This record gives sequence, C-alpha cells and structure tokens, in this order.
Amino acid sequence: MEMWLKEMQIDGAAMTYKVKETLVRKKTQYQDLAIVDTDVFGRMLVLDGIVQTTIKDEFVYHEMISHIPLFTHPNPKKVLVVGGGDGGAIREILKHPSVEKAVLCEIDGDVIDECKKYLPEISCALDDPRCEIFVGDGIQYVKEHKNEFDVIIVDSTDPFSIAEGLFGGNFYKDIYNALTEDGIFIAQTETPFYLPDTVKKVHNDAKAIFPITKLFMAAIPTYPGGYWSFTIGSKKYDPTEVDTTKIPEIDTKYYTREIHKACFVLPRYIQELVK
Ligand code: AAT
Repeated sequence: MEMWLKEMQIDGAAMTYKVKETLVRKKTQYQDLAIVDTDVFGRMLVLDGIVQTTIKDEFVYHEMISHIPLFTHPNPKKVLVVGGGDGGAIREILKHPSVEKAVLCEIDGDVIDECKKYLPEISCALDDPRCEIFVGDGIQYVKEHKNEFDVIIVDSTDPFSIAEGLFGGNFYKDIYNALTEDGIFIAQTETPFYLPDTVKKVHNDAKAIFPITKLFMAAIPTYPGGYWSFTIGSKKYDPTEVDTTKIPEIDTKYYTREIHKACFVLPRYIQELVK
C-alpha cells in the first residue's frame, strides 16, 4: 500500500510526500513527533504535521541561518540557538573556528533524542565539546541571560502554540539584552508569499528595537512557498555591508560569498512588506 504524508501549507493548499517508512511517531510533552523516510527528500522530521527539516534540502536553511550572521560578526565567540533541536544550525556554527561555545536551547528533549537516533547527518555536532544543550523554553532562557551572546539564532517552529512567543515584540527586547554590545540576531520568519502579515509584523517589531534590520531570502523546496524569509536584527554590523572578499573558504552547498550579497536583493512584493 502506498503511504503519503500530506502537509497543509496554508488553509486550502497542501504538499504531499510519498513515505517509504515511518521510523518513529510519538506524542511528546509538547507535540506530535514523526521521523519518516520519503522517496524524494529522504528522512524528514515532522512536528504536528509540519515538515521541519529533510536530509535532502536541510543544507539551505541551516547554512543560511548560521553563516549569514556568523560572517557578519567579525569575531563570534558565543552563540545561542533557540529551538533547532535537530542540530543542523549547531553543525554549521561549529564550522567557525572563532566559536568557543554554542548553546542549544530546545524546549522538547524528544526532538534532540530522536534526531540523534535517526538524523545523524544533521545532528552530528550535538556531541561536540563546544556545544552545550539546555532543554527548556527559549523565552525564559533568553530573559535570564544578559549581555552574553555574540549571535542569537532563532530556529523555531511556526508561530503557533509553543513557538508563538518567539515571533516579535517582547521576545526581541529580551534578545537585544541577551546580546553583547555588538551582537546580531537572526530568526526564520516564514513565507512572504503565504504569510505577508507575519513577515511584516516581525520586521516592524525588530526594526523598533535594533538599529539595523534586514530581511533575506533562500530557496527551500520543502517549506511552504519554496522561498523562505529570514530576519536579522543587528546592533552594529550591517550584513549587507560585509566585505565578502575577506570571507574565508568554507565547506558549504548553498552559502557562498556571492550568495551573501545576493540573498538581500528582494523582489518588489517583498520590498513592499519591509518598507
Ligand atoms: N532546524 C529546522 C527545524 C526547525 S524545528 C524548531 C524547533 O523549535 C522544534 O524542535 C521545537 O520543539 C522548538 N521550539 C518551539 N518552541 C520553542 C520554544 N519556546 N523554546 C525552545 N524551542 C522551541 C525549524 C523549522 C522551521 C519550519 C518552517 N515551516
């Protein structure tokens, strides 16, 4: 019998993936967790029916959410990831020799455990001695840390339920305070095509707090719309002003010096959202 996973991308439109095998399916304390093996994208992590990451296209998201801020900051030493229990962002962060410590604050310990078991290509750096794992709510964690991180990466689920408070306003104020004086923050900020209001709100909230706010895009086949936004809030360094000729060679599949510049070039319908 053929098995298909149907993901609602937005009310009225869905994406379907042929599933070869379900490796794990369970209700955690916070969500419905599944890791399935698919024909086209390989293994994928699915939380509450929403695709979070897949073996085939995870590189785009994890490289872009990590290398854009880490190559904008001249000397990132201490980095925090909120969410991101699969470990993909940690793997990319630890490619930067300046990084002494990368803290992962993931609310759901089951995500970490199951990704370690079934997605080793993504979770492989979680055992690195420079990585410190904290299982708990990112909102609380960020509130309790001041002037500590050079870069904060918000690698969260979509803005509902446990992740709702990770999009905007008060959380961004706490992030500002948890950053060092020249710190940078980045968040995954959804699809401008399907959720223009979310992108606009998040951008305005960040702009009210950070002196420099920029949005960039990356092409991610398994995220709704296939074209995903990231928002940066920075205290001092402008990610669009980086001298990319000075960026060292790094082992990546999507991120390049040229992409670092090009990803900030926006189509008009997105420019209009962040005016
Ligand atoms: N690296 C790509 C995968 C993710 S998963 C995002 C993680 O955020 C999940 O494991 C979830 O448990 C965690 N999370 C949600 N809310 C919180 C919170 N309040 N504190 C800490 N961690 C949290 C991102 C996928 C993006 C999907 C786009 N459609």
